This record gives sequence, structure tokens and C-alpha cells, in this order.
Amino acid sequence: MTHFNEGTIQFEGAGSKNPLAFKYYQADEKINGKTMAEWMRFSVAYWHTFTADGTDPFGAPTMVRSWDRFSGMDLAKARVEAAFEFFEKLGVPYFCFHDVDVAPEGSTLKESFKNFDEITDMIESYMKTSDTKLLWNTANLFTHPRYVHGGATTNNADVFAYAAAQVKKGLDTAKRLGAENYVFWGGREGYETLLNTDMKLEMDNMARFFHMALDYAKEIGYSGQFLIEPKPKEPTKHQYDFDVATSLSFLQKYDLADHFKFNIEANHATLAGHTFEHELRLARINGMLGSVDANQGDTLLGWDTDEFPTDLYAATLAMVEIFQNGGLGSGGLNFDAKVRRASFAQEDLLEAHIAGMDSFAIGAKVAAKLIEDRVFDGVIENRYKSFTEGVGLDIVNGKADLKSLEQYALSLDEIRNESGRQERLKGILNQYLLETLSQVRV
Ligand code: XUL
Ligand code: CO
Repeated sequence: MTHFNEGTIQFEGAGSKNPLAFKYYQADEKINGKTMAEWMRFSVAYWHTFTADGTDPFGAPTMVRSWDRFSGMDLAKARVEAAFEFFEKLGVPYFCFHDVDVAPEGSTLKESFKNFDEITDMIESYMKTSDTKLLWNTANLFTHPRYVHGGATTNNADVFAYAAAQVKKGLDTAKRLGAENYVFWGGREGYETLLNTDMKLEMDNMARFFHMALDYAKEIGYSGQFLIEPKPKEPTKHQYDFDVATSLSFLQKYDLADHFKFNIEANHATLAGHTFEHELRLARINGMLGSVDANQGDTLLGWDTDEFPTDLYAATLAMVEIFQNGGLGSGGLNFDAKVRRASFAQEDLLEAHIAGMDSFAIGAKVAAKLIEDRVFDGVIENRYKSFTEGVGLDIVNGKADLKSLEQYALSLDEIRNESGRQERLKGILNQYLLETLSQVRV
């Protein structure tokens, strides 16, 4: 059965009025020495695209998909069929899933595993003839009521064991399907009130959980990259993986930093009070930028809206970080994004992904030009030039101490600072954006 009537999505160029065509994303177009496809490694998030139904806290489902005529395992199978059709239409190289997205949970863990294995068999056989690979999979340790107090950070050791079993199965599946990464997003790993919380035990247990996962991956020979996905809040009030800085210190404290990188989500960054590019930069300069959940939030709303990324400014600055990182390695740009509740038509799924891919394609073009012309590098180099000579160089080389610096400071007649020129730089960024857009217009 066919789920999407539309043909394969083609590149038609910036002048195209066809909503089902790429205007800027051309998989084999070279930018900065590699193709767009190689740099961006786009991925479809199974949960938003094939399982979401438009439910929100105030309203019933709005999205009735072609696969919804089935139920149970038949529904799960129809979704796999629809998913691979979708991947092919879009020409997207990767997808991602949680265990419970692809197969229904049974009434026992054994039954859940049986369902999951059966669907994994099906996914595996589709992957044999598909160009789409698995960017990452993960275990959902947050939806089921058993995880009400957390998964790895629960007060209930039976729940910890159950979560561990789900991750073990997830790693077996990652190995089987060749997942290039394995993700941990700490959905319920946080707390609501300290009045009932042993914070130290919870954090120690979370580290124990990660060590067990690493040990098991080693044991079975699974060599995908482990990723932590920071988020500051929602569903818990305070999440332990708050942001990159917090998670990095956690990983360092528990001797895990060498084995993990970060999966940075744009909307999680803004919820943490950071920009997307702040989180990417912090991960990058620590050698920890692994992958990206490409979406965007709404500055007027304080929750995780997971919108498709269409902000060209943010996409440009994100691509600057990704280029400076030499790419994302085994990571990619995963659209952890959902169409709005009112965008309930099935083709909205394709159009939303096209908008996201085109936005990052523009971002990549602008970023490549900014890097080629050393727009920011040049300014930054010049701004810190005092650390390349004299007393600054001594500080950087560890040749200065408080005494030598006091002597130097006492000898100064006046201190002169120079303007940071922020507004000029923002103007230049706009010029690059507009110039790039005018060049691609046909
Ligand atoms: C939740 C979120 C998750 C993770 C995977 O905010 O981003 O979907 O990406 O569990
Ligand atoms: Co995410």
C-alpha cells in the first residue's frame, strides 16, 4: 500500500513554487569541500512523524494518518512501511527512534521484547534495500507510569532494573541495525522536590547506569557513539542533564567524559536560557559535539514546542559551529520536530521536512561563505591579539604570576579598550545572508 501520493521530492531551485520540491537543498551540491548530504546527514524522528497524532493537553488527536486504519502490531508494521516510503521520497539518509515508537509495549517485558524484536526484523529487512540508515535509537524511560519517579534515577530498584533491561535491548538493537550512535535523553531523570529526594544517590545511580551501558556495549562489540542529550526542564522541574556545562561536569566527575558526546537540541538550549549556538560552541570547544536535534522553540512560549527549524539566522550560526567542528562525525541533523496540531494533512509531514532541509541548506551556504572570508575568525583573532604578545603571551604560556602581573600593572599609565563592534558584525551577518540568498535565486 502507498501512504504518500507525492513522487520523490526533487530539487527545483529557489524560484520554484512547488511546495513539494527543494528550493535550496541539493544533496550532491558541494559546499566547503563536501556535499550538502555529507555535511548535514539529515534524519527523520520516528516519534514525531509516524506516531504523533496532534493530541495536546486540551484537545483530542487531529491527525488521522493512512496507517491509522490498523491497530496493535499491524499498526506498527504499517508505520514501518510508511516510514521507509517517506524516507525514500525525501531522500533522507537517516532516521531515529525510541523502542516504544516502533513497537507497542506488551503486558510483560518479555512480550514487549517480542514485539520489538519482530519490528526490528522488519526494519532490518527494509534497511537492506533502503539507502536510509539508523542515526540513533534510544530507550523510552519516561512515558510508562512505571517511570513516574524516574528510570536510572528512580527510588525504586525494580524500576532501575527494568530501565536497564530496556537499554540492554536497545544496545542489542543498535548493534543489529548498525545505529551510528546511541542516545540517552534523561526524560524523567530529575526531581520535582528535594523534600523527598536523595539527590546524591540519584546522580550516583545515573552514573552507574551509564557505566553499565558502556560495559555492555563493549561486551557485545557495539562501537556506536554514546550521546547525552541535555535539557533543563520538562517533564521534570529540574533535569540532571540541564545543559552542556552541567552534563559535562557530571560526565567528568563520574569518569564518563571519554565515552560520551552531546546531542544538542536547539529548543532544549533555549529552554536552558542559552542560544542554540552557545550549546554547540561549548560542546565543540570541548571536543564533545556529537549530533544535533534540529528544531526550534517559540520565544513567547516556555515549553518545548519542537517546531521544524526555519530560522535562517539560527541555522547559519549552527552551521558555522558544525563546519568549525569539521562536521558531525557519526552524528547528523535529526528533525526532532513536529508539525503543528493544526497542520494535520499527511503531506504537511513532507513539507515540514523540506522547509527544515532548505533552511539548513541556506544556513550552510551562508556559513561556508562567512568561514571562507574569515569574517568572524578575523575579528576574533584581532580582538584577542593582546594575548599573542608581551604580557598576554606570558599569561597564556604560564610565565606570569600575580607578582609579575602586579609589577606590570603598576607600570601602566592608562588602559585602553576597543569597541566590540557587535552591531557592525550583526549587519555584516545580514549582508552575507541576503547576498547568499540573492545569488541562489533563479
Ligand atoms: C525530548 C527529546 C527526546 C529525545 C530522545 O525533549 O528531545 O525526543 O530527543 O529521547
Ligand atoms: Co531531542
